[in-house]
Amino acid sequence: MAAMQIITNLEQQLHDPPFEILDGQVQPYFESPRRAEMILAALDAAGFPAPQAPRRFGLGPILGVHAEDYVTYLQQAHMRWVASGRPAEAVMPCTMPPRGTAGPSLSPTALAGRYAFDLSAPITAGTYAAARGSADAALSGAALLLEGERYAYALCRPPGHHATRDQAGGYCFINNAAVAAHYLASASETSAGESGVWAMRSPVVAVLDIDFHHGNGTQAIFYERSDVLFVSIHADPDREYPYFSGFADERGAGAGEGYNLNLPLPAGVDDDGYLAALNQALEAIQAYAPHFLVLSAGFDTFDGDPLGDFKLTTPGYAAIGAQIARLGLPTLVVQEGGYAVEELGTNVVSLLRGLGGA
Ligand code: SP5
Ligand code: ZN
Repeated sequence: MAAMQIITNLEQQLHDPPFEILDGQVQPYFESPRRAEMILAALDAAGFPAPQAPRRFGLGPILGVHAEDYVTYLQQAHMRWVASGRPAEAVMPCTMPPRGTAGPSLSPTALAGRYAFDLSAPITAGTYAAARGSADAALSGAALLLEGERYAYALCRPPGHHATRDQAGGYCFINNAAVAAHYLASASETSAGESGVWAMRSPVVAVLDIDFHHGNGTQAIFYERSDVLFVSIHADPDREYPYFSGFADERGAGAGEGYNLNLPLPAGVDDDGYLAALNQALEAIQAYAPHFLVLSAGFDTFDGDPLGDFKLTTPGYAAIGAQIARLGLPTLVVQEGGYAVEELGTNVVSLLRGLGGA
């Protein structure tokens, strides 16, 4: 069995926002540091190798998928917010730009609204360091695949798949999976270019998103590209977050037309129903024939998750992993959501064991 390389960043524990606003109510922040503690404890108890600290990649690979002004904002937002006399707990918007407006205001409150699309991505003192470390963890996993490893698991906090090119939302700031997928695609294209084998962009990376919520950020980042296929299985946006994308008729645009596949599912889906959709997703990936797979792994599909309405079980994640492993691809697993904290670690272990990287 191939060894599973595990990477995590410890500064993520500093990212601990006090609250979010969901469905008209102030709620304790679901995406808590305890999630990672539970995962690390379960991996250790299951005998997985000790986690590695990430390598440091600098801003280069992040700017491959994010706007520079947005990343600069993330870096400075908390400091400027506090310097202006606003409360230190968290940067949060109270006004988003009305459709068709932007305006040049540099007020900290204006910036907070411009660079976020919901009220679930508060920026605290430790958020930027955590988000950078989280992206470095995903990039380290990608580098290990380029060096010939079959499997890597990046325990990323904060998660990433909702973050777009220039907006935070849904607990996400830097899109870890997208940064890693772009890095894999660029590295492969560079080496292919040097050897003169491929004159054009060829299939390189597939991103499979199995979080309960549609990966709107990842979809948007790769929507017009054919060198990264995006496939997502998620709750139908007609009833669930992120509401404005994830519909089946979103198939990509321009050069990316046909390279985006959404499989929205109804409430109450169980292991069998989910595995049927997964089979469809894997057929599309197999037809694309990528060199690498990036798996955006959320566990909010679990029965009893406070944010989800699917009914997946712990053994279900092993079955999902086993089915994905049949692709035979070098695979980077990137941690996304999952808020049934008590069972989160066990569910991660189940998926990783199913993949075969025990
Ligand atoms: C990474 C990730 O999983 N982010 C998820 C963000 C979801 N935020 C909005 C949740 C909407 C709350 N509605 C709960 C309905 C209860 N079934
Ligand atoms: Zn989610």
